[in-house]
Amino acid sequence: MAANHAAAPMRAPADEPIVGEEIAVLTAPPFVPPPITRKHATKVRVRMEVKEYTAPIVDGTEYTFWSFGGSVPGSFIRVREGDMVEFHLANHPDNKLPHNIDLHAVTGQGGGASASFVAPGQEAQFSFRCLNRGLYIYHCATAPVGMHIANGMYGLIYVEPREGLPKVDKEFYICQGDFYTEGAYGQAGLQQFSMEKALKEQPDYVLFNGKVGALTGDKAITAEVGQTVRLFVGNGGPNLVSSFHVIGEIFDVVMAEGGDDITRNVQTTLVPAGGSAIVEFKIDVPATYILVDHSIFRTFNKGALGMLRATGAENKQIYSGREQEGIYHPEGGGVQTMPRAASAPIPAERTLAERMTLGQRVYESSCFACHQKTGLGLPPAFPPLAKSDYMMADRARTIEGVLAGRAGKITVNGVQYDGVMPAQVLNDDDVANVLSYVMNSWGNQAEVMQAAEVAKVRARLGH
Ligand code: HEC
Ligand SMILES: [Cu+2]
Repeated sequence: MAANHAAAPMRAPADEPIVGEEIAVLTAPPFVPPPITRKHATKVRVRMEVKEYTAPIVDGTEYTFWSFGGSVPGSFIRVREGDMVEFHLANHPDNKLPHNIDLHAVTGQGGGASASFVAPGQEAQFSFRCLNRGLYIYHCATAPVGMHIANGMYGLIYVEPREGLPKVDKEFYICQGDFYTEGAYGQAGLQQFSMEKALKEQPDYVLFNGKVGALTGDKAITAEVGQTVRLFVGNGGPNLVSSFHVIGEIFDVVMAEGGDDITRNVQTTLVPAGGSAIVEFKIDVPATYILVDHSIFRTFNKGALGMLRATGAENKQIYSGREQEGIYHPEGGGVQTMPRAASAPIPAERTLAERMTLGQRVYESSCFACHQKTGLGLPPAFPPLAKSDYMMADRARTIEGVLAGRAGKITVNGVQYDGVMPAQVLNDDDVANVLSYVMNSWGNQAEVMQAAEVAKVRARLGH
């Protein structure tokens, strides 16, 4: 028999009485809901909505994020050890894809994922008991899981200990994530997700709170000399492990991996993908403290840079020295991001082979969640593209379906489908690429499609 761990009970008793109920306060990053002062467990109703939206990933470059609650990372949830959470996950009717949620704070099947799979316009519900205190990641676990996470589907839930945490003056919510785009860092325009780079674990962006500059300039978090600061830090991944560090500070306390163990006097703490840490420090002198992933190219070249601006009286007993602009000051030119790659001009004509290669990438970011990698679809919801008589019969109709979406009854290879395919936000070149690909894969054969053929249909639709 193994020896028991230390004396104090580290888990809520599952039979602690649940008294009353309340609605969870959710906050968008970098904010954290107020500490829980309740002395009993209660039923907490969490209402969260999945929203897909397009927003700048860096100024001038757009990306289509998928989110819990309309922000990346998703809304912060704060509950108490012993609470019974009744979780409601809604999928906004304008969304294109089904989603679900796996909370690492859950003891139970899939962390809730299997109970919360929900189509656009629908809502799912499940309940769980918060047995273990700590700071937990939640994320979407809908296939392809990596892609849902890479698009921003993660956030933090804090299960506060029954006895609470020591009081601090400021609390903030910071979550790292890595992003993979077709174009290089900073390439202008709407960028598509790159499955290829995600598989190679070569992100173009590594970000705190979902955007280059989400925590810099006038969006920096702030504190004053003499205050204590607590950061709830998460890492959604999907791939990278973060070496979280604050330039100019030392963590007085780290609750490593978001658990019970306290480590003191730490310079850099590891935050695993799908993991967390709580760090605390006191502000002794005024400065602009820089939050980084100390895998440092990610900071100065891929965006993983935030700022904590602390104001107040200097203390020469602790620090004195000259201040030179441009050293670690983003505004002063201290941050060198890579020169922006110019967007290559798009050629009007491409060979079939070229369009097949490019089209496969579009397929693997825009279509395969529904039509599947094999092109066989997922009957009865998603029709096959492999050997589809419907698709091959009318090229203009097929283009129209991709540009404008389609709904209503159709018959594919003798089987009736009655679903909704959302309009795909793709330029003419990418539509030509993806349709050249699908019409020449899995036993299909057709002439290469050029962008002009797509443009003609688009003009007719008036898109
Ligand atoms: C959110 C799921 C979804 C996504 C993403 C999606 N489709 Fe569809 N697609 C459907 C559904 C559902 C239908 C059937 C619509 C109906 O019943 O009218 C369909 C129908 C089609 C059809 C005609 C039917 C057939 O099987 O030949 C084609 C062609 C097609 N999709 C191609 C694509 C391409 C290309 C992409 C990516 C650029 C794509 N779809 C993305 C769900 C999707
Ligand atoms: Cu999802």
